[in-house]
Amino acid sequence: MYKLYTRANTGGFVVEAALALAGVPFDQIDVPKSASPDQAFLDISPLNQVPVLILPDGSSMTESAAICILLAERHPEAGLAPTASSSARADFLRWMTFMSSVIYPADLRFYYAHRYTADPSGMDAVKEAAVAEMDRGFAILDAALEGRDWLVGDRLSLADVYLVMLVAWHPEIEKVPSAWPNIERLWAGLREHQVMRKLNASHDMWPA
Ligand SMILES: N[C@@H](CCC(=O)N[C@@H](CS)C(=O)NCC(=O)O)C(=O)O
Repeated sequence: MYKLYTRANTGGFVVEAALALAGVPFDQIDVPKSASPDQAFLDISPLNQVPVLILPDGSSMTESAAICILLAERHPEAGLAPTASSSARADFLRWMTFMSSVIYPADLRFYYAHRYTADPSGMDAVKEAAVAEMDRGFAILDAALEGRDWLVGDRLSLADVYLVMLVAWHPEIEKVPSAWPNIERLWAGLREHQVMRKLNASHDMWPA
């Protein structure tokens, strides 16, 4: 049995979605936000971050994109990602890594701006630059979605769910429809997906 350490409105969203889409049972542990976590939690998450997935063999892993890729590999029947031999696999790996290494860290710079400057008066500038970096990433993904229903391949994958999570976190979400119409199309459709709707009831990431 998997065990997932998660918290509302965090990267736990996409991992919960992966497990739900795969129909895989798991124990869910809601981790309160804390500046002084238990040592037991730090042992599995040295940066004191969620999500953390405990695998059935007892080992643990952090990093939302890596967790998603592993779950897709371990539950191929769920079709969470293009298979290793498919032509869409390269795009899947590329965009999962792009989103987790370019856009997600920009969100962290926005929401935890105090960590990214030694000068408290610089926080607004950190936030402004973070939004600019998110926007640069979204423009690239919007172009990748041109003429396509899904970010990779010809069906829903965890790359689309990951993108939904990042859109929901954009601090100026009202600009999505005009700035990135292809992302808006995907996001508007997926907000109605029954798994996303159900998860949003507990994560409260966008107005229902
Ligand atoms: N690179 C990690 C980032 C995880 C992360 O930053 N999680 C945030 C919530 S979205 C967190 O737990 N932040 C608490 C903290 O950094 O103190 C991943 O992709 O899973």
